[in-house]
Amino acid sequence: QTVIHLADYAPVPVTVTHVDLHLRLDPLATEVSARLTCRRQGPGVMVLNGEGLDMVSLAIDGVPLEASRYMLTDTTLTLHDVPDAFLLETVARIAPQENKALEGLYMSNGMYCTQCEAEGFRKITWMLDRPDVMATYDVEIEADLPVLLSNGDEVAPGKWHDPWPKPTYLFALVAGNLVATTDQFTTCEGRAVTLNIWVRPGDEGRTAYAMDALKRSMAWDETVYGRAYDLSVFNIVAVDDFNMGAMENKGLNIFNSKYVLASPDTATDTDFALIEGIVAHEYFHNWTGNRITCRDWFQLCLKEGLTVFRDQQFSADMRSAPVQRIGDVLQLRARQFREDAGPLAHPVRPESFVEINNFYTATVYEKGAEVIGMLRRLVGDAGYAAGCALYFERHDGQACTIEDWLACFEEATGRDLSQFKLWYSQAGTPLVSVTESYGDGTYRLTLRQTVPDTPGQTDKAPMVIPVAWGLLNTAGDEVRPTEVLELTEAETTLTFDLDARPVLSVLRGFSAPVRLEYQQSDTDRLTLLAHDTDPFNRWEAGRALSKDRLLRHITEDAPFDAAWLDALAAVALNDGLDPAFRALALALPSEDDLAQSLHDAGVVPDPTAIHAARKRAFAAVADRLATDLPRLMDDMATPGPYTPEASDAGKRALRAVVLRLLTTQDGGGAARATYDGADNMTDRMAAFTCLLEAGDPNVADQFEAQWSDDRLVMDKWFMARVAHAEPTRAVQIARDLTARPDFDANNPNRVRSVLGGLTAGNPAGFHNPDGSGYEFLAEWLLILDKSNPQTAARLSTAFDAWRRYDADRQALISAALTRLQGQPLSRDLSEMVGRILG
Ligand code: B3K
Ligand code: ZN
Repeated sequence: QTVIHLADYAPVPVTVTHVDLHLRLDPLATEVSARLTCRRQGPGVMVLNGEGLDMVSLAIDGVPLEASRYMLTDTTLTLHDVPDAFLLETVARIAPQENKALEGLYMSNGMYCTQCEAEGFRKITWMLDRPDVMATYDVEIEADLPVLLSNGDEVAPGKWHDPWPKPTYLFALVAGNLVATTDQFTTCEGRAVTLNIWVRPGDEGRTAYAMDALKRSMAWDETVYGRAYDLSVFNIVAVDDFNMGAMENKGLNIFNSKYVLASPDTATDTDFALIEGIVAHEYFHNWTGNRITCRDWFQLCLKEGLTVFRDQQFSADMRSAPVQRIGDVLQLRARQFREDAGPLAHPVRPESFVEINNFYTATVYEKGAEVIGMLRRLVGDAGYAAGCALYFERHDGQACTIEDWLACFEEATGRDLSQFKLWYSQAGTPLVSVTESYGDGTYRLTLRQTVPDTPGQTDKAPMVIPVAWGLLNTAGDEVRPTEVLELTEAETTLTFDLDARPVLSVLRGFSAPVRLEYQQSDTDRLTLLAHDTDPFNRWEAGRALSKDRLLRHITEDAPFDAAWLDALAAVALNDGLDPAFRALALALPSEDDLAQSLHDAGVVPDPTAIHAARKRAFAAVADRLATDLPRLMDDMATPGPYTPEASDAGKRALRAVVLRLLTTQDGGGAARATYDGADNMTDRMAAFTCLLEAGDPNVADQFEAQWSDDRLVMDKWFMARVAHAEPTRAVQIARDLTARPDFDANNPNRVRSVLGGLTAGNPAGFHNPDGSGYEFLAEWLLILDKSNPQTAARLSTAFDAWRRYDADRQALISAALTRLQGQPLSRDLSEMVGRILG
């Protein structure tokens, strides 16, 4: 295994400034002719990347190269003694039809498409396949297909010119029988832009929402960041077989069809919100990623953390900001905190890797976004705007580092960010413990921070932690509005004079990605839940109460007390609150969250017991609200045709929670009525999952009979059948599903529905004490690894929390991982298994 280190970065000796590509497409024998304009910029030999390519010819300045002047291996082409400036001409042959790794040029349902980030371009032709080599492109596509697309502007049918220098990873090509939904956008600079969303015939009716989201994204980036689009066309293509969500190729974004296609009938509110966020994310990359890119892959968070931050800002502006924030924090805690607490913990800017695809992680993306949020809080809105403006002006057209980014904020604001920079290099979720005392008119608040050890890192330095806080009195009135305390030392104490003991609201808005250790009293939490002016902390107080009750129920068999149930009921029935917020407050902490919390408290979690406890808590909430539930269902009705607007979606979200509660009481009567009467997929899915849990004997077949022809809807069916199965049956159900003819192991969405439905959707099922869940996952990892290493590696993270569990489960998991390790594995999966085992 070759390990790549950040410290070893060196620029290329010979660079490429222009790429001329001619592709003659054929499923088994595509011919790729490349003409690279090369120029020396330092001493050394030129080593190009090329993987799985058959060489047809090789020439420099029109003269075929003699064997003594180059060396060809499976992964490289080395050129000896090249002139200072020359044209390198290669012809390669590849077989896109056989490419099941979905990286490079491949075929999906009869169409050709590409995925080059991070290192897929080398599977198309020989090139300096690294982000600091930026070139302009001319591309000509030859194929007997109606639609031929590449980056930039179309200069003649099938001929594309991209004037903006870009790295290889942003190259894209699409060819197929596609139809477009077309619209127009005029930028603030007066440029007329044609917008196209290309889909397979039959899917045209499902593009409207993505198009609307695209136009709103373009307008938002102009208003909020001053960034306008820079080509005459912006193309989006929906592809069925795709390893991740979407890809920001210059002027030609390629999307997993799951994140473009939506109609009320087939997509849920969650799907609509994800489509909006992902369309925005990929569009925003045009400036944060494409115009200014990364010098090397260690700087991935430069584009990803920033772009996630921007898409979160956008969604907050389009919807309810507090609800968006709560959702983002839920995701962060579920994925990133878990990652940071286990063997896969790594800094936001990693310092080494074996396979870069393994570092497109929650830490790089979501924690990377939190770091930008903290930076903005520290330098203020005006400082943030000034720093961004300087960054865009100074670095346009360049491949940059985190140092470049931070320097812009230091210069624009005069602030020293050297300690802040530790957020990029120190892994692990900081723990902030809070203690307070009140006496003789003095309130004293002490905050202590520690950063836990993570693989390869111990004895960490204190970080800069912005802690937003405020005070209420015990009657619930705010007595000190929000201020930001900047922790820079291991321990910080504040004291002030106050007439009475206050109620502390700390880490408002989740102002830093840290874990709080704070034994706040129930009374204070109840006060915050009822009165805090900070909506995030209002929700957080309720969550802390719920979590505390669940943990005590699990460890001490404590009953669910009336005070907690009354408080939840008060939120549920408070018509002054946003229904979406009420739905979030009623949702109990997830099973995985509870497992991690038990582990943090030194208790070995039992997934079966957690599942049962959560069910009992849910039943207790339902009992408390019993008489109100039918009325709440009615109150939350959304008359009129379905719209994906946040206000209606919030009502449906609350109704879905109420339906779950009702199901614990009526065995599925209300869910059945909702299912039969649903006119949209959100309500239908909510009822479907309730009915699955209630053991309805017909609903799975009914759903299937109605939707068997719809791949995206059937993905939901596959996932729900596993995630909502009774835990002792989940593995067998998953196994049976993988044996169906419509289980396509080459389609990552379908694979994730079943395997993710088990590992993430049904933890008690996955952790069945007999080890069958572990065996099942390990078997599939091995199968998938042969065709699609990226997807296999991604799914292997389900094992990462294995050291939380009891000795028997640990032994079963480590045996499964060790067996895997004994097999020939891809670089992707072997790095992951090695890191997880530790
Ligand atoms: N930049 C791509 C992710 C590429 C993943 C490569 N394994 C999508 C995104 O973050 O927008
Ligand atoms: Zn991105």
